[in-house]
Amino acid sequence: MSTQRLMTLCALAVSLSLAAGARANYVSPYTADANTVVLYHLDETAGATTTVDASGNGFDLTASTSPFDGGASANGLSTAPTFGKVDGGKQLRRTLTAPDLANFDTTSFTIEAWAKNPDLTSIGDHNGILAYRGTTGRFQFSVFGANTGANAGKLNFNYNRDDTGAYYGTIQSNGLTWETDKWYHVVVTYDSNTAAANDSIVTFYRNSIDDVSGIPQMVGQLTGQPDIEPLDAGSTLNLGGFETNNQRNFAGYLDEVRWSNGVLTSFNLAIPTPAALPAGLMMMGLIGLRRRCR
Ligand SMILES: [Ca+2]
Ligand SMILES: [Ca+2]
Repeated sequence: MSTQRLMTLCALAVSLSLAAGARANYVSPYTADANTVVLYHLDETAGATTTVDASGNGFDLTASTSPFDGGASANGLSTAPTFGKVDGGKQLRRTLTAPDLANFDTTSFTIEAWAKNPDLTSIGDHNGILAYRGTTGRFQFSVFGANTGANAGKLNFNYNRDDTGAYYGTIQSNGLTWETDKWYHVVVTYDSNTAAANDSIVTFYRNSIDDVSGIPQMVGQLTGQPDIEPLDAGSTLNLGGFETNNQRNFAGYLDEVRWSNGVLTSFNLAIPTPAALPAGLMMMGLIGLRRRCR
């Protein structure tokens, strides 16, 4: 297919997607698709210590202390977990083997979640969302906390760089404020770009739950970033934090956490069920997933 024809089709896809976003669509929370590697609906009942991976890959996570306290989720269907700053074992974890890790495309991926009430005032420098903490390879997607001063509230993505193996901790979004008790859809995408080192692209998005525009709000994009060092087997995938001693937890609530292979540019943006609609229906600002045309 010619480049021009591909570009035309991409433009058409964008137009159709935006047109779809302008309509009221009623859809349940995320469903797994061909790009989904892990998907946590986090719909477990209060007291649960395991959360099911809805991707079909079987990467269920477990905690020693239940993070499910009965708090309501973004979509009103689930019992969203909360993790506390130093929580005594509420992080949901799983050790990943080499065959497990082969499912994760660390050259091109998207991590997204619904998040509410990150801790921006008490002690702590991170609110961990999803992370892998290996001996060599690692990544962590979080919201900066109080100890980062003016950076508190920014989305943050860190990893070990492939060229030197050194920790790289300078990727962050624009400044963000968080309204108390409001759910936000937060996203980081990573694109290693060409085979050359240090030309990766990291993009952040955040939409509040009352944003019905259907358009993902980009809140930061960094080009010329180092490539990610491959993840090493035998370490843990962590939801709700990333330190093995239970520090740097997400002190608020998380829901619908997903890793997708590929750089996504549109997302499911659920807004609360209007009072006039039957319970259980969700209005979606934008439906479907679209890999970036390139
Ligand atoms: Ca859920
Ligand atoms: Ca590259």
